[in-house]
Amino acid sequence: MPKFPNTLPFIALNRPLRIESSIRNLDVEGTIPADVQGAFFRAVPDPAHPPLHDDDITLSADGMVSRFLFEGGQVDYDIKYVRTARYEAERKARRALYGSYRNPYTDDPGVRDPSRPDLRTVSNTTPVWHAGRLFMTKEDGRPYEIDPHTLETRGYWSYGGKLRSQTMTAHPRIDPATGEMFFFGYEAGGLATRDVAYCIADRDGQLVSEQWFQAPYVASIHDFCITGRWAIFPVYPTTSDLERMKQGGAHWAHQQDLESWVGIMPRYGKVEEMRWFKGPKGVSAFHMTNAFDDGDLVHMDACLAETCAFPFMREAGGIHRNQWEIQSGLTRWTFDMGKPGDGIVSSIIGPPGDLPRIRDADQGRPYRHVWLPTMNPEAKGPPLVGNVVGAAFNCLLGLDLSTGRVDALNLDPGMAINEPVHVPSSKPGHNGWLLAVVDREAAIDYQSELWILDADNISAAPVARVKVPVPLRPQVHGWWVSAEQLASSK
Ligand code: V55
Ligand code: FE
Repeated sequence: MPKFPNTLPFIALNRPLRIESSIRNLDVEGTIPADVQGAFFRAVPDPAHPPLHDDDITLSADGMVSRFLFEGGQVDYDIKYVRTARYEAERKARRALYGSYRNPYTDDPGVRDPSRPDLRTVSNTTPVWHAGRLFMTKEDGRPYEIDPHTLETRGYWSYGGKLRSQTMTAHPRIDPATGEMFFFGYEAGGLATRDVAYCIADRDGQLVSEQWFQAPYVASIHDFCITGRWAIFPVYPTTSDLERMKQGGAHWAHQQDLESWVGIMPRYGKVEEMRWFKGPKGVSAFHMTNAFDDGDLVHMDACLAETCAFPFMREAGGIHRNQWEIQSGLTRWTFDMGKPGDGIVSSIIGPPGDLPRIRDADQGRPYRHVWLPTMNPEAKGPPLVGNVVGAAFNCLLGLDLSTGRVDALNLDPGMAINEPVHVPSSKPGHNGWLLAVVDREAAIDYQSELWILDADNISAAPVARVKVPVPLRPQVHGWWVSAEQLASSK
C-alpha cells in the first residue's frame, strides 16, 4: 500500500482522515437560537486512497457529505463518502485508479475513458438543495443525489435522462421568489470543448430548459449570476488544452495575457441573444457574491484577483507569484444593457476575501450584506496549513455595502475558519445567524467546533459553540436546509 505524499494537499489540516462517523447529542456551550432548526450540509474532500500520482491536489479528493442536524436545541453530526462510480471502483480495487485532476489520460488503463470525463467526478464541491432533493456537485460532472436523512448516495443525477450536458456547476443560483434553479455546465460536450449548457429547473425540480452556447475559449467557469432579468456568465482566462492533457499535463493553465469576458443574456431568453463584454487581461474570480438590475444597468460583484488564486493553475501557465502578494478585492463590474458596446465599468466595493455568503432572499436582487472569510493582514502568527491554497482563512468579515461598514472576527493565531452558511431570523430587522466550522491547532492534532454567530455582530462572542469530538478536514462549500425543507424531502 503506497503512503500519502508529504505535500501540502496531504499534511496539517489537509491530512487525510477517511472517517465516516455518526455522533448524536454533541456538547453545546451557549444556547442554540430557536431559528436554527434544520441541517447544515457540508462538502468535504478527503482522499480515500493515496493518489495514483504524487503531485495530486486537494480538488481531486473524494467527496464526503457531512451534516450538522439541529433538532430542538440538540445537534447531531454525520459524515459519509459520496458513493460515486469512481469511489466504488477504487474501494473495490483498494487503491487509486484515477489519476491527475481532471485529466483522464493519466488514469489507469483499466478505467481510462476520455470520452466520459464526467464519470470520474468526485462530487466534492457543494451540497445543493433544490425542490426537495439534496445533491453533491462538482463542475466536472453531473451531481450525485444524496438521501438527506441517511446521507446514502441514491445515484448519478440526470433529470430523468433529460440533461444532455455532461457537467453541472457547483454554483447554481436559486431565485427565492420563483423557486427556479438556474445553472450551467461548461465542457458540456466533453473534455476541452467550448460548449456551455445553460439550464433551468422549475420549482418542482423538472428540467424545463437546456440551451448550449460556445464560450470564447475553453475556460474554468466556476460560478455565475442571475438577476431578475439576466443570466451572467463570467469567463476568466484559465484555459484548457486537449494536447496538453494527452501529454499528461494539467487540465488548467492560467493565461495572464488573455482577455476576460462576460456573457449576458435574458435569463428566460435564447442563447443567441447573448452579448459579450470584454474585461481586463489575466484577472480571475472563483466566486461572485451576487448580481442585480438597476434599470438598464447590471451590477455583478465578484471576489476578483489580478491573477488566478490557485497556485497549480498559475504555475501550469508559467506564472510564479507568492500567494500573499496577489492583489484582490470585492469588485463590482457594471454593464449597460441599454447601450451598444462591450465596455465594463469596474469599481472596488470591498476588501479581499473569498467564499462569500449572502442571504438566500437577496439572490439576484439589490442587496446590502455579505459575509466572507479572508486573511487578516495583521494576524500575529502564520495561518494554519490547510485548504486548497495551503493557507486556511483566519478571519471572517461582515460587510454592509450601503454604509461601507466592515465588521471583523479575527481569530487567534493557530485558528482557521471555513465558509459559513446563513440562517434567516424570525425577528424583523435582524439579519440572522452564521454557522461556520472553526479549527484550532491543539497539543497533538487539530480540534474543531461549529460556531453560531449573530450575523449583525460577528465580532462578538459566538452565541453557541458546538464541540466536535472527531477531527475534521477543511470544507469546500456548505448549504443550509431548514427543518421545513427537510420535512418536504422527496
Ligand atoms: C473549485 C473547487 C473545486 C474544483 C474547482 O473553489 C474549483 C473552487 C473542490 O473542487 O474542482
Ligand atoms: Fe466554489
